[in-house]
Amino acid sequence: MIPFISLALALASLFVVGAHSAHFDIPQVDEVVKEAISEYSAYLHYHAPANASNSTFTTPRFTSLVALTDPPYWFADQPHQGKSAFNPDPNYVVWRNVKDYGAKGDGVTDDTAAINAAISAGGRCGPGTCASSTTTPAVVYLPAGTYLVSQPIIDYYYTQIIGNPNGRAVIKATAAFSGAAVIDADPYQSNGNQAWGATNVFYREIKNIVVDLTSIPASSAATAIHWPTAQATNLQNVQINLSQASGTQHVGLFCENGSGGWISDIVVYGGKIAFNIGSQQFTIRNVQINNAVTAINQLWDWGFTYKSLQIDNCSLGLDMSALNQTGNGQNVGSIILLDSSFTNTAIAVKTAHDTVPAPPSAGSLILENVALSNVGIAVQGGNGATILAGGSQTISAWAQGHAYLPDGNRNYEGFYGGNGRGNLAPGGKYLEQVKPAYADYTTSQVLSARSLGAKGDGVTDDTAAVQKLLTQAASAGQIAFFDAGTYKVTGTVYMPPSSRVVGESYSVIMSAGSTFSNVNNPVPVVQVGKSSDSGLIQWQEMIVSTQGSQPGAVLIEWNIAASSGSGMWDVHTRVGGFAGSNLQVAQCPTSAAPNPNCYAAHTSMHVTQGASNIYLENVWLWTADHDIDSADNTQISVYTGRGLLYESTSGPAWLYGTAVEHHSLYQYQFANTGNVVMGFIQTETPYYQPNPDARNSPYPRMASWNDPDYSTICTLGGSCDALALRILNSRGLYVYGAGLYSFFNDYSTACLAGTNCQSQILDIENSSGIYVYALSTVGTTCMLYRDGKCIAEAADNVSVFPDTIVMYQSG
Ligand SMILES: *[C@@H]1O[C@H](CO)[C@@H](O)[C@H](O)[C@H]1NC(C)=O
Ligand SMILES: *[C@@H]1O[C@H](CO)[C@@H](O)[C@H](O)[C@H]1NC(C)=O
Ligand SMILES: *[C@@H]1O[C@H](CO)[C@@H](O)[C@H](O)[C@H]1NC(C)=O
Ligand SMILES: *[C@@H]1O[C@H](CO)[C@@H](O)[C@H](O)[C@H]1NC(C)=O
Ligand SMILES: *[C@@H]1O[C@H](CO)[C@@H](O)[C@H](O)[C@H]1NC(C)=O
Ligand SMILES: *[C@@H]1O[C@H](CO)[C@@H](O)[C@H](O)[C@H]1NC(C)=O
Ligand SMILES: *[C@@H]1O[C@H](CO)[C@@H](O)[C@H](O)[C@H]1NC(C)=O
Ligand SMILES: CC(=O)N[C@H]1CO[C@H](CO)[C@@H](O)[C@@H]1O
Repeated sequence: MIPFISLALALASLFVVGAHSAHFDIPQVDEVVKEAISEYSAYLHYHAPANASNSTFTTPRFTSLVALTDPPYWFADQPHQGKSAFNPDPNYVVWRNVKDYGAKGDGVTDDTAAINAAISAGGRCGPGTCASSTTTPAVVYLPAGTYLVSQPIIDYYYTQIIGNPNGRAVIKATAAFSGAAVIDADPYQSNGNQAWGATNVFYREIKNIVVDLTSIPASSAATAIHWPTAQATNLQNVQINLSQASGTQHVGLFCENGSGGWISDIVVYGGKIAFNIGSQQFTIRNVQINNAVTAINQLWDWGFTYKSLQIDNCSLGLDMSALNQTGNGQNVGSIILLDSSFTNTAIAVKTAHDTVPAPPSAGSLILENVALSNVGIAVQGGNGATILAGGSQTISAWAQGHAYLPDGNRNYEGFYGGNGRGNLAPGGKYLEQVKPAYADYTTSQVLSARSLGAKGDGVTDDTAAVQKLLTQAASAGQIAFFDAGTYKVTGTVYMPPSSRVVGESYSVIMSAGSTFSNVNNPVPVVQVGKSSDSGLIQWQEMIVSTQGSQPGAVLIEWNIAASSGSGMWDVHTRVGGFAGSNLQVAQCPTSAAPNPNCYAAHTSMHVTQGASNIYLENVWLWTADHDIDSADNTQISVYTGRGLLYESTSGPAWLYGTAVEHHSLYQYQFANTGNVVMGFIQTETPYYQPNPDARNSPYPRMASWNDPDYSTICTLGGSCDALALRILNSRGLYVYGAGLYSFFNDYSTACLAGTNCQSQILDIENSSGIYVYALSTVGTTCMLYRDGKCIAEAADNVSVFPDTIVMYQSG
């Protein structure tokens, strides 16, 4: 999250509430449904497993012919035993099948009310009723079918809206649809505010869904998804169909602000704008946009990394030329386009960097491995000038902005030397792994934690049951499924090779007890393989946490030499700030002196020397700065030692869309390593620092852990706060987009005015072959520090809100 910083954007006019004619044509049964019926007729007599009848709902799960067409999907077909451990209502229901709430999905019935009922039932954290909550999670499942909606589907806090990967639900707006967006993740309230502060919208997902606006007249400014969100959110495997008629006013995704975030595996057809998007930072991977007028309209940002963006048949690919209200400054800080393509598109990228070169570092741009096919202009300047020619060719590597190179620093515009990508990019593109859906698995290939006897109630010691689940599932080739809940463990749980581990609504493994109490004797909570292990590890949609004082807890220790296909998707750590953690406002109020009861973890994640093939996608390692379950996001002081310590000697590693926040010694540290690609990486320094500062961290320096020695590092004067990124004795690190932020000095943002909340934030020691693209920093006087010297001063590289350099190459 970030503190409230008003960006004073005139956004209201961008988000026109749809006003449609009153006429309403009753649509015929949709082609998709017909097709689904014939395609899946084999399943007409398919029934849910007997255990599913244990559902809390009395309504039968299958209520109509169309419902019978939902193809098998283990996630939906298994018994639903998810719970919210710290919700006071023992009968609170996590799993909701929209059909149990009356939705038909028949392409004829208006399902708006039924879907909204499925989302809102159970006293959840709704718009205008609460600031945020972890105790009312929900999984809202839409079986295959076409769901007509005439008004917005209002997404609630901590919700996963999930369709069937074997037959994605189509949410189809009626011709007379009226409202801000077909799915609204943060609806505007009558007071003009968003329902939830966009930078605090955590733990959200929409996946396996098609949103279809093609019945809405092309002339209506209709929007498919309104998505101002923050960390631990994702859109995945979503298709958006907009009008392709000439003059179309449709918009696919509208995101006016927030702090995220992850978007992947998206296809959009048509529209005036496919993505109308602005936020601090985002990582966006594998997005295809076809037949839009403007594919991406970048409203503003500090830094966005687009990987495998495929734009086809649009007039304009990416418009990053937005100006601020007075028209004399740019709104977009920086953009990276990696391994992307533009086809049959007049202008690939439009910038204002040349004509409105203010602030001086705004509009920083990296194009690396971007294929053009029948493109008019690759990069067009503000006055229409061609800055980089189009055609049919591949742009190897091109940059615009302030560059710091071995031969000096300068305002750069042009091609740059490519990096040796090596085994990070088999086939030329940096490797990508789609989050496994296990779409062809049956329920017999799933082992449930609760069925095996784990309680997941946040109280019972589940160590043995969790271990049994992980061991048994791996040896049987089954999915180890953590039904929604909080699984308390008092010792290490070990994830063996061949693990496929899946959570539900971000199931939590929470450590407690004396095993993890020794600050000088760190012990892993979840051990991903042992140091001699090799094999497959796939882990998704979970959280690892601690309860109370746990200064010896290493939440995730990754040791395994992983085989191809391995990875960690949407797995997060959360230290403090939630119900049940005993690290909330009551226990850990912001205080003048650190409270040992709030020393909550030694390290969030440790990748050890023997680990290899480490693939992370959308991973947020968070020490809470505020209490999500307080009435108004009240700040707290919770202390952890280290963020991500990465020590794999060989790699390769891919860290896409990772963030590490509020650890007292550092956020990221790479020691004695290399062969890592990452982007976008985002950090925040603890808000309490420099009280105490990094030299006086409650976590004593451990030389064997390569902890920084701040007594020698802090030579610049100013606050000696935790480094965001420390690179030690390493070579071959490629950072595509970094946002390293320091917003506070002892809970005061006054230091932002002088850009001196701390004096250094990125430290490179005894290393070479380090490449950092689109580096943005906030609140630090020196942006990049190497072997005792400041290389890039913030004052020389002022951008929209942060300070930015487009490129650093260490030589
Ligand atoms: C389903 O309910 C029956 C009867 O109440 C019970 O014996 C059984 O254990 C339940 N199964 C599950 C998976 O909860
Ligand atoms: C996000 O934008 C809305 C609309 O302009 C504004 O009310 C809100 O304060 C903004 N939030 C943040 C965190 O900037
Ligand atoms: C969405 O549009 C694509 C391309 O026009 C089409 O192939 C697909 O069938 C459409 N899907 C729906 C649900 O209309
Ligand atoms: C290109 O986009 C336009 C506008 O959406 C559409 O009418 C046309 O059919 C598209 N061409 C192809 C080949 O898809
Ligand atoms: C627009 O940007 C320019 C250049 O940074 C700045 O001087 C001006 O104050 C900005 N205007 C607004 C309304 O923020
Ligand atoms: C139903 O649940 C029981 C106990 O939880 C389990 O042993 C059995 O395999 C389950 N049956 C099916 C069809 O999933
Ligand atoms: C510098 O790095 C190299 C290679 O990583 C290492 O061998 C050497 O010991 C390091 N020197 C110091 C002083 O740490
Ligand atoms: C490397 C580089 O381009 N540095 C520039 C930083 O910004 C100042 C003023 O804004 C310029 O004078 C420098 O040339």
